[in-house]
Amino acid sequence: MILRTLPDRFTSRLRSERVAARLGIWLGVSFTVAFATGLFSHFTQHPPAWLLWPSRPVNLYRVTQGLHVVGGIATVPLLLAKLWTVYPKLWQWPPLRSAGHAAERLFVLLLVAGALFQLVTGLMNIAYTYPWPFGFVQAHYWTAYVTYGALVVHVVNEWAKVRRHLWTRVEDPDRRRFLTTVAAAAGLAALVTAGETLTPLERLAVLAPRGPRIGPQGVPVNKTALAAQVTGVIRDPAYRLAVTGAVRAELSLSLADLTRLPQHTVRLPIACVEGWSVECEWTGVRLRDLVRLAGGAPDAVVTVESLERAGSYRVSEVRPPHWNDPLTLLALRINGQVLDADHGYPVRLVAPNRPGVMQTKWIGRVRVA
Ligand SMILES: Nc1nc2c(c(=O)[nH]1)N[C@H]1C(S)=C(S)[C@@H](COP(=O)(O)O)O[C@H]1N2
Ligand SMILES: [Mo]
Repeated sequence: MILRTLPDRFTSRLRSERVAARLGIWLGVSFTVAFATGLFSHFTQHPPAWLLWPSRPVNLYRVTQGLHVVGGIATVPLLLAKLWTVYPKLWQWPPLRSAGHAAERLFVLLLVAGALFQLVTGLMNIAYTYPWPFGFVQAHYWTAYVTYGALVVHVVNEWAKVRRHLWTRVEDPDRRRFLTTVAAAAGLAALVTAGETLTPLERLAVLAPRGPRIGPQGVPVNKTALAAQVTGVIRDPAYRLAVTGAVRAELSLSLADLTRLPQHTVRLPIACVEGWSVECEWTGVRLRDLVRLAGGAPDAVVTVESLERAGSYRVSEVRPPHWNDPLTLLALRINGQVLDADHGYPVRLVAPNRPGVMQTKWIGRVRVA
């Protein structure tokens, strides 16, 4: 009986079905963008065998991942406002009216828990903080299906209400001001972080976890040569780049050999999965020139292998659309200088429309299959 009277304590006039519907629509859009860009990122990194991603547009991954991360940050105030608006419903009495109502509430529970989990783990990931026992990538990936599935069910359940409020104006000036404030908070959150990927907004990126110019040679680094334990092996005068596998003639090239091959300069971004990105000028040898020189087939799958011994990103696959692209280089120089050890000296991969985790550094072998 006590519970029955609780909703009376929620006296704020700012709450209304229309306000909740409006916030719900904004969240529906932002979660759709996050889900689509998240799946794109996942299947770019783990493509099924039949999937050949195009290497163009050059900046596609940079844009989708920037949207994913900056959009996720902007979603935080939206979600908080929505939860505040609907939270008196938690004390609805009786809590379960029917089996259908129970199922509806279960999906809302999944949706709220999933949405909070995605935003919290996403934010901690871009801050490189992992205080949990599970792997971020798997957890964030699978929870996305649960959350988005629950969202679809919720939208279907609430559709009658949403439609009623979709094209109507919020008349009450206080409620309008509330919605404007929430939208402004979302916009501000985006504005002070977007500069980590949108270079013209760089100066405003005061809350971005990564300054886009902070690092050796003015470019950020995720894993340093020291952390990768390659500081010795990359300076070894006996260094040779091996091109092996399904080729007519295996190659073993010294750094001097590499610099004698035709050099090309391209402008391409490093676009990290964590949302920061910067465009750099890279100079080096086209990967396709090397594969052709060794006599690899045009539809071969190429794997570049780092001198790094362990680590999740020590190898990456370069499928035909990418290695045949003239912009794909085994880079020796960045912005006119020899690569810093932290940027992958002596040789690193750089290819268009590709996540940072697949721009392998400290390459020792190119394997053709
Ligand atoms: N061998 C190796 N290459 C790697 C990594 C790594 O851990 N090991 N990190 C990747 C990640 S996550 C990113 S974002 C880019 C960053 O390149 P940069 O350090 O030159 O900016 O390198 C990639 N190349
Ligand atoms: Mo990255």
